[in-house]
Amino acid sequence: MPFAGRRWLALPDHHKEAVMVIFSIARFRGVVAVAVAAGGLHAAPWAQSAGTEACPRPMPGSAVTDPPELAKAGDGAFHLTARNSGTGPEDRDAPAYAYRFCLRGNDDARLQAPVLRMSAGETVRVALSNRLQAKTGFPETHVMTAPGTSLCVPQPDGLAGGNNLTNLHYHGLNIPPRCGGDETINTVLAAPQTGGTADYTYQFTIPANEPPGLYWYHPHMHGVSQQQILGGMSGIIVIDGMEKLFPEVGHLTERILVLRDQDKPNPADREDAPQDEPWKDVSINYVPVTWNGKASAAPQPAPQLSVGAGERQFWRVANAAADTAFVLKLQYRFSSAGPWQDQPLELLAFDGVPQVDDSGMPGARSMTVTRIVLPPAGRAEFIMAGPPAGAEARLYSDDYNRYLASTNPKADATDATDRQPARVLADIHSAPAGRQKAAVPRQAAEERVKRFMNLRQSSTLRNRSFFFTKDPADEGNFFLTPEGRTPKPFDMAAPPDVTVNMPTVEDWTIENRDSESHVFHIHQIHFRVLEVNGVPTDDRAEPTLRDTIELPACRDWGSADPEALYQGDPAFVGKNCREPFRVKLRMDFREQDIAGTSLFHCHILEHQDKGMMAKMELAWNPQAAREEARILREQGSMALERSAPAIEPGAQSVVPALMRTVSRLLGERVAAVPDDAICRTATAEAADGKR
Ligand SMILES: [Cu+2]
Repeated sequence: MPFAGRRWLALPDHHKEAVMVIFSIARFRGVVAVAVAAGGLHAAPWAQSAGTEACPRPMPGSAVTDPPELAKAGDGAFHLTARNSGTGPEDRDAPAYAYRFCLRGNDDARLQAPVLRMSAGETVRVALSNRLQAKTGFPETHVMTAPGTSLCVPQPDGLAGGNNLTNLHYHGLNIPPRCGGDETINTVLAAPQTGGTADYTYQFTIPANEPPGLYWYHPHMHGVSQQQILGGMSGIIVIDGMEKLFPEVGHLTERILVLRDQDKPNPADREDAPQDEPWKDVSINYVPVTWNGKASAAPQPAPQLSVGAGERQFWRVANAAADTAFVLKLQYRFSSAGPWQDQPLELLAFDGVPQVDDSGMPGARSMTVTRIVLPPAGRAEFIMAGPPAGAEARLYSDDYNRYLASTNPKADATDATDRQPARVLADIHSAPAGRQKAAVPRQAAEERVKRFMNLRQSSTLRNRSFFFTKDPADEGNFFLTPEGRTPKPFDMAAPPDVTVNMPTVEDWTIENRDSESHVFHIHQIHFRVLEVNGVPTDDRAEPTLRDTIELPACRDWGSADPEALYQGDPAFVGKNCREPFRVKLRMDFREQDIAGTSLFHCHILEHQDKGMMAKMELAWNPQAAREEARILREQGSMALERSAPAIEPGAQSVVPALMRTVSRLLGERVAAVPDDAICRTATAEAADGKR
């Protein structure tokens, strides 16, 4: 623990008494003062009027209000407009707060980052309009956007642009990675004067078996993802129906909380932040979480949340940060000198999928935790209880160290790189009595989760391995590489790194051989986490159905100097790591509705933009899947025969059992698919091309 023994500066308590706090911040044009009453929470929500600021944001100390919901327009579509601010010449030296990106519902500044509610089986249309202005003066610009890409069709001449190009990724939704759906490779919206198309309507069908839960949308414009998401360009998607799995939820107040990060106001602080300071500022529903750890900074109040005393609420929390992890805790203390105590959180869903066993049923007992690690893009949905009258409460994020502990010089407490220290995300106040609700008796679930069923009991034939590494100089390329190949940064125009013939189930081993943590995310599917560093997981004790998983740094960095090993040859990156952090994931490639060209990558977006991504072709090809299964099965049985003497008597029965499972796994699904499925896919693609 590199930070053991160090003490964070005490944070001021703003809610000890109902003290009126008045302050002003000169850097905000428009409203510069706001009143916060700890008891009443009547803070002005917006720092600037909609007329002067494309993406208005609340003042520090504001009440945390849920994001607005967007209703469908008369044409049946959700209408989103991409906007930004801080683009004028006078903004070149403006603080980072001036660099804002947002998605506005109906192009209304009051409907910034709206919640889109959808249902399983529904056909959804999202009309996106790109009104982004090109922005200069960013501290980091990694414009690696493939030249020659346009709306779904590679274009030989390319498109002019950089951080004014955009698109949308529907994170976690199990929808097609094809034109009009969750296609993020060739779908680029650009201003018409640059030869592009600024308006585009996505249309896709949510699978009938999509689990209820919390998803999110954000741009996936390679090379500028980090900038746009640091600027705040993200919003929530809710697939409704959580109460069918957890009936109590239907009786509780729901709160949607979106955590984001952003560049620090002072450009000099971004790369070399002073010791003890975070490398990024964060916010909760856009209310700034002002860093109060520095003695010289004028203390500013935390975001303000209000919950009835003892009231149970259903909180749905998304980490929409580009680069920042959160270690969430709900804490109470019962006297101003007393210790903060972690409170239980009943975890109902993670990454949009309810906590269910392999048969898709929620457990009889809720999964109770006191700490939730939420990597970038992770989502947690849980029931919390408001503090009893007289207690203080806060939503807290604990200290997070992305780097190796003792064996890595990067982990030195004096090194400020990527610091993510503990901070108070919100003060929580007991609302006056009257908001409390009667206890709800526990009821059985009405439904089960049908997608991702029986993953644990399915047998897989194909194993694949990938590893995370980077150029040890830490400034250049980041890599996500199939085992056995030489690392290279992602190239949008290159052929797929992996082809998966579906339907199938595969086991993927992901290794982190780097000195800092990385976050594995795969589009289109969810996976079961089978093992972490060789230790089997427990569905009843931890969230194992996910679309995003954090891999902490290499566990034994060895004594070799990585830069001396590397010397510019990517074949040597990661070779000094003697014990990678390793997860084994069971990938669900059984559903036809995810066929297309898709991506998997590190969801720390600085790393993604610098090349830590790979492309996969999800081919719906039952004949090839059957043939592949037959070959792998034969290889497997031959390998088993060769090693037969070592097998215990009776163990040979593994082979017929395996074959039965494979037949069941593949046979039933293949039988359910009409023979012309592939032709229809091709026809649909042809239709896409005409759109
Ligand atoms: Cu990474």
